[in-house]
Amino acid sequence: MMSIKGKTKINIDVDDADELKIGIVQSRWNHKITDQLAAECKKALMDLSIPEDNIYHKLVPGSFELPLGAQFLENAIQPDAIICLGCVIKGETDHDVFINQGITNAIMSLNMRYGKPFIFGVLTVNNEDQAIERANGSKENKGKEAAEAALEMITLEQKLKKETKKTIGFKPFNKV
Ligand code: DLZ
Repeated sequence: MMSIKGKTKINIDVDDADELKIGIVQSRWNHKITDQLAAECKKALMDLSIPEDNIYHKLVPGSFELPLGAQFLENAIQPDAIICLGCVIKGETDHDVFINQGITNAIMSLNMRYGKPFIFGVLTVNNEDQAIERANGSKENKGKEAAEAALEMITLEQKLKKETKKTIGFKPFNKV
């Protein structure tokens, strides 16, 4: 049966990519996976013309610390987007549920509080095999996807700003 999962393709034509600053906050838990997520994420950012020097990459102990690490980065550097990378693997207890719930809500709050993209690049998986498949690009490439999500959101805001500037006084905003 044909799968309906996934999303449509989009051309990310971000303006002034060489002037953008992007933050990456990476969890050290399950580091073999998060190292791969970070490497793929950085590569994708550079493929999208973000200069390496404009990528601010910081480590935190575990995924639970990702939201605060992202907030520290925001306060220190004010990047145009911050990508949170982690890997939470289900164990014998429900720790994964609590961590995942906490960081999902906290990362969403950062988006709304600062009005900029804080990207959820956290693998929430049942076992190591699922994590490997999603990090190394053999099946999915979540590090790359996180980079693309960040730039797609920056592009969206740039476009909306341009469109509203052009149409101010002539056309209602809801016609974009
Ligand atoms: C404690 C813990 C456990 C059991 N599992 C994970 C995990 O699978 N992935 C992850 O990123 N972090 C894990 N942690 C660490 C917590 O995220 C956090 O760093 C500690 O509870 C300290 O606050």
